[in-house]
Amino acid sequence: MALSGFFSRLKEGLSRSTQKLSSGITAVFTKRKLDDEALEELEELLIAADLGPKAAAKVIASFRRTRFGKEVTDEEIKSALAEEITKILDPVARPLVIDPAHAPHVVLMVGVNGTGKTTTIGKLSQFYRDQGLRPMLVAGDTFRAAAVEQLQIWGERTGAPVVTGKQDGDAAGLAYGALERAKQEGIDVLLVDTAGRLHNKSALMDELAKIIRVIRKLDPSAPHSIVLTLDATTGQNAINQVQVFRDLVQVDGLVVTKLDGSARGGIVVALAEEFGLPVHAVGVGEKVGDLRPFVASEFAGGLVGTVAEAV
Ligand SMILES: Nc1nc2c(ncn2[C@@H]2O[C@H](COP(=O)(O)OP(=O)(O)OP(=O)(O)O)[C@@H](O)[C@H]2O)c(=O)[nH]1
Ligand SMILES: [Mg+2]
Repeated sequence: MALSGFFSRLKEGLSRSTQKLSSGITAVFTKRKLDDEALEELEELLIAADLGPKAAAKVIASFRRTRFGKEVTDEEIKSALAEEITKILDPVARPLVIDPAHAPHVVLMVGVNGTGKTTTIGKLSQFYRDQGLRPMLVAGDTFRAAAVEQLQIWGERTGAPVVTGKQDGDAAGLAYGALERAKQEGIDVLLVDTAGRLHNKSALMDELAKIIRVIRKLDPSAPHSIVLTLDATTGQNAINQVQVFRDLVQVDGLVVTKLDGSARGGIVVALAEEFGLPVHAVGVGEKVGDLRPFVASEFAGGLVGTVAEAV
C-alpha cells in the first residue's frame, strides 16, 4: 500500500484518540505562557489521554526544561508533544523480523481472549506472504470449535496451510506435529494460535509452558517470538495484562489492536514507557490489510494530530 494510504488509514484509525488530545490542547493553549498552571493542565490532559503518569511526567519535565515561561501556541505544543512522544516510542518500534536461520521461525501468539490473537495471525500470514515467505497457521486454541474455523478462514484467505486438531485435544501435541510438518515442507514462519482463557491462570500457564516445552524437543531455540496481543480499547487494563503474561511466559513483543475507533491510543505510549517491550505492529481494523508496522513518528503524529505536517 502507498505510504499516503498508510498515513490516512492510521490517522483515520487514531482520529478519536487525536480528537481527545488535540482539542484539549487547543483549549488549554491559545497563545499562552507555559507556566506551572499550564503545565499542570497539560499533564492532566496527557494522563486523561491514557499516556500514563510516567510518560506524562517525562514530557512535562522536558517542556519545563526547554520551554518554561515562553509564550506558546497550541500548534507549537502539539508538534513539541509529537516530538517527545516519538522519543519515547522510537526504541520500541521494532518489526517482527523473521530470522531465516530458523526453519521455520516459530511465533507463539498469546493474550487475553478477544484481544485479537487469531485475527493478528491472519493478518501476519498475509504480511509474510507478501514478502514471499511461506507461513503456516496452527489452531492451538483447541477449546473452541469456532476458533478453529476462524483460523481456517484466515488460512484460505491468505493461502496458508492450517494445522488443526481434535476439539479439546492437546495443543502442545498439535504444535509439535505442526512444527514437524513445517520443517518437512520448508515453511518459513509457523504462527501458533493459543487459547485466551482457560479456567484459571495456572491452567493457562501450564498450557503455554507445555506448548513451549514440547516444541523445544524439535527445536531448542523455539519459540523464536512470543507475541502478546493487547486491545487498545481496554486502556490502562493493557498494562495489567502485560504484567500477568510476563509472569506466565517470556513476552518478546507486543501487537496493539483495535486502535481504529478507540480513543485510547495513548496507551501505546504508556506501554512503551512502562515496559520498553518492542511494539511490532498495530491493528487498525478487522481486515487482512489492517495490520500496520509501528513507526514511532507516524504514530506520535497521528495521536497528537500533526500527521498532515509530518508527511
Ligand atoms: N476494529 C478492530 N477489530 C479487531 C482488530 N483486531 C481484532 N479485531 C476483532 O476483535 C474480535 C476478537 O478478535 P480475535 O482475533 O478473535 O481475538 P482472540 O484473541 O483470538 O480471541 P479468543 O480466541 O477468544 O481468545 C474479532 O471480532 C476481530 O475481528 C482491530 O485491530 N480492529
Ligand atoms: Mg482466537
